[in-house]
Amino acid sequence: MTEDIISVSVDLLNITIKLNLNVSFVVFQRIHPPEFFKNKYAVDEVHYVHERGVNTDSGNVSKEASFEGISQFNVNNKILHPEIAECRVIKTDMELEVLRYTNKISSEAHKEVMKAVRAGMKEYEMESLFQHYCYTRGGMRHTSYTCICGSGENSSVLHYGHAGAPNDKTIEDGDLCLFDMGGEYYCYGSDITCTFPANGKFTPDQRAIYEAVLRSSRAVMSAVKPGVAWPDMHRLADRVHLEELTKIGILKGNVDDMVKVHLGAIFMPHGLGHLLGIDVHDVGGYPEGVERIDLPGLRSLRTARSLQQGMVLTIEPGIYFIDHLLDQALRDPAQSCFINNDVLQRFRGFGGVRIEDDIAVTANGMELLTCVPRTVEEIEAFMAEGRSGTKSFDGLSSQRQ
Ligand SMILES: [Mn+2]
Repeated sequence: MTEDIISVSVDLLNITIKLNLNVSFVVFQRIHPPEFFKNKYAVDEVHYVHERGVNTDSGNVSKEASFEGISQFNVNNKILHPEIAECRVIKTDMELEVLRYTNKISSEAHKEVMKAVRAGMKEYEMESLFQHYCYTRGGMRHTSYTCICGSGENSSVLHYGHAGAPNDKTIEDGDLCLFDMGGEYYCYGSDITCTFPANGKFTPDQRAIYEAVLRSSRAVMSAVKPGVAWPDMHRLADRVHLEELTKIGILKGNVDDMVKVHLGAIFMPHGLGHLLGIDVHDVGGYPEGVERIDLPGLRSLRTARSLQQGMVLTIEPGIYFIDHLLDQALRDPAQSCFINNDVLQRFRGFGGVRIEDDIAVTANGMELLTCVPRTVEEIEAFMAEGRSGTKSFDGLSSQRQ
């Protein structure tokens, strides 16, 4: 919901909106009558909270069902939660429409950033531009998470951009930019990462690592369909990374043996992707009977489920050069034997590459919701266009053309 003053409750028969109406809202804000919200959200009932007595808008209490004679029934307070979570895992057609929209606008916003970025700018200027585009063009007031705008070595910091590291580095010529940003609409999120060179042209090393990640991303996309186990997709991406890092010369030896010692998790320490919806890391990843796999990399997966039609997930493989993990691998003889340290040295301080797309699982494959330049050629051509003097997004004036 876009309204800050309402909460929604659902029971098995109807959907109720509770309006948190107090004096400050009456004085300082325009309050629509309940009928307005009833029509807008097509719900069964709308009440001001004071009519119900208990304020659940703060999320403090979820009121239990109560009616005369309830004591004659066997009440189970544990069944509904997983049922609701499951409703959120499998998207309806209408939910998919909203997620297509959040992806469309957020993809456009990423492209504006790619056109606008220049060495000498601050990372937060790109965050601001993204948000400005999403809000001005898409009515998306919020992002689904704090923007991650890492440049240079910051691109290997997985959750960069938080209050302690607020996207405040100056972007430099030669930096890779890893921008992970998604707009949100009516609570439905998007989660998109684009990695590209700040100056619009990949170096040979940047290109090699980028194309390794793109290869794993596309391998996973080709394999995704109902029935496929998500941890197997993570393993597939890991294997492609190891093969590609071997071709580049950073690794040497037999890839099967590398898999046995979990070498992939040194370069991709996070999970391949997660369910997406009302939360950016959406609920329902580990229902009863689905166990977390306690192995490097795999244990970071936010779901270990098998795919079903209607699920929406991110596919976000990455390769990062994180000193702490590289040093850890070099100290471990079981892993260091696969590493060409001479070649690896060249990649210290490189940062990282992540390519993150949002997809919906269909009856026999997947639908790609994200639409941004992805190949090296597409990115370089698109960024060159953005530098050739074509007018870039400037907000209100361009909207009226
Ligand atoms: Mn993500």
